[in-house]
Amino acid sequence: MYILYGGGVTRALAPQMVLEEGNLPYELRKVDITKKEHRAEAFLKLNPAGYVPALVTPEGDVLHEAAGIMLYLADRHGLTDLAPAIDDPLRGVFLSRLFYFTNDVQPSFKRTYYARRYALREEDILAIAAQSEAMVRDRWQVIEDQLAANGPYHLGERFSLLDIHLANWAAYGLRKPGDLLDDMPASKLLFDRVMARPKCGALLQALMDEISGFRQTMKR
Ligand SMILES: N[C@@H](CCC(=O)N[C@@H](CS)C(=O)NCC(=O)O)C(=O)O
Repeated sequence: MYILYGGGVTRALAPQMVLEEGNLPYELRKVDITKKEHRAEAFLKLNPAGYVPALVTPEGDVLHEAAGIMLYLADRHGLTDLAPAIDDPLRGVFLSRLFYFTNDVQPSFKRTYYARRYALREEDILAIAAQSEAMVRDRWQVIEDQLAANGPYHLGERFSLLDIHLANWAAYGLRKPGDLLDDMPASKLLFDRVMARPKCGALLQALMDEISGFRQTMKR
């Protein structure tokens, strides 16, 4: 049994979708980041990085980093329909896309929510947020072009956890749920396909329903 700390409007949804797609038993423990529960002493003992998600493995190890957790789950449970095995020639493309997203897209995305952390002066916050949004679009466009040339999924005709990962971030959108997809048709096609999967679709829809109120609490 796994324990996933996250819930609410957080990227914990991405590993949760992998747990669901893989039919892996887990318990979800909600950490309310709007109440700063992720910085409470008890949670910091679990994950000193002070972020969600965190996953406690059946052996009691605590893992953090959403994408790393997703990959661990797929590899450990042989979910080769979600992650090509290490000797699969597609593994290289898979890792390249995964690391690109986590290193290049995610940080800019997060900065749109937490622009305040990057500002020395109050009056700079909105400009930092706007520039971060532009960076998300710029970096996402690389993926959009790859999908347009060789979609509908990141790995062509083959679905993988990369698509789950992208769908999670697409659901957030920048100003409202899904808005990034308005001018990204190939990403929209991918998103619609993930939404059509019963388990992922239900979780993503619940996330989008919850986002608007959350955004007002957290943004900037
Ligand atoms: N690099 C980590 C970052 C995790 C992260 O930033 N999680 C957000 C929720 S989506 C969080 O905990 N935010 C609270 C904060 O930054 O104070 C990952 O990808 O898992």
